[in-house]
Amino acid sequence: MTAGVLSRYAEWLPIGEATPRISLGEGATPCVSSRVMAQQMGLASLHFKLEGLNPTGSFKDRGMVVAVAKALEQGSRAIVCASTGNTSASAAAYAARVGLRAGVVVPAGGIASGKLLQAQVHGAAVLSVRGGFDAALRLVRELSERYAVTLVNSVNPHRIEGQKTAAFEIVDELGDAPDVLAIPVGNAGNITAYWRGFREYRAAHRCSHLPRMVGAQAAGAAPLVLGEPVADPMTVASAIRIGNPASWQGAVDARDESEGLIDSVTDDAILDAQDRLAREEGIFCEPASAASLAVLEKAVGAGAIARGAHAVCVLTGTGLKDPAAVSAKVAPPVDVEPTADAVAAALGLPRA
Ligand code: AN7
Repeated sequence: MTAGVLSRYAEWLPIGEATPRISLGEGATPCVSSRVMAQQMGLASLHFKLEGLNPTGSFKDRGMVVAVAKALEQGSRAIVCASTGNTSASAAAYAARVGLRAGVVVPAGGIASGKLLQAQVHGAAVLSVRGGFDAALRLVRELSERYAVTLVNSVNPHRIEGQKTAAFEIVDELGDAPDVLAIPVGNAGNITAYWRGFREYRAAHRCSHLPRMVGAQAAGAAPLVLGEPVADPMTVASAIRIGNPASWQGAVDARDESEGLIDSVTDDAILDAQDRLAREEGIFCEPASAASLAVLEKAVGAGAIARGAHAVCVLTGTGLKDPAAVSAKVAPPVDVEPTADAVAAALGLPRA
């Protein structure tokens, strides 16, 4: 079978004969079971959906491939997005792949170094603006109304359509929907997309039930928890440093229709979850992604999610893009003499 979201889920997507079947090999990411955390939390099972294994290192590729294919189909020559980092990396890569121009508008000083680098190496025009992601999104929305350029933020419906395929994959791999789906929430496109994916699969009898949706925000950027926009969002999880999510209603619908919840956790809890995923599960995800685990743990601890549930935690992006977020927590390399004895002493190894 041909790789990529467009080929594998064609009949579920708004694409036709005229839509170019482009791909960078996105989707088909692993859903791996936890080694220790399911037991620690008392869950019947816990799987991590490793979206950092997509071609540009985040889930954004699933929606970007659809948005860019549709832009090509419609004769567009250029795409634009606002981004906290991963959307710009993905837009830049897919634009390069198909020969479109890409412009990305990012909050000045506000995105992880690896994400910025991706947009740059793929040849996008990178512009930074004051005022954070929310201001950048307002700007590109106006731009796309007044100029000949396709907006590829998740306000573009093709993005959500592509991203819903991750929910399909979870059901296809696990055999049914989980009881609980934990997911970070920034601009709220992805929680909207997963909820749509599960509902479409349920309607087609591909799964027997729908999961409760558990959305995760950072305490300093938690508009959906507070019930009102946050003017100056702050969190170490720069991907979800968003104060006025575009898909606000989609997130609220997912929460309420699924009898789920959206809660927030502190930056310390986020970094601790990221650290434990790396050390105890072998998974290096970015801080925003780890928020999903932190909120799931909080919800189980509070009794809002029953022990014994089958849960999936969506780890939306790789940790490699954001070294600054973890640099304070890791030890520098230890200088040793280049001898086996010196290395053995440093490692505390007993003799064979
Ligand atoms: C790793 O790249 O908004 O709730 O501009 O990069 O669908 O916004 C990224 C968001 C979670 C939140 N995890 O998803 C952007 C951007 C990671 C992310 C989210 C993002 P949405």
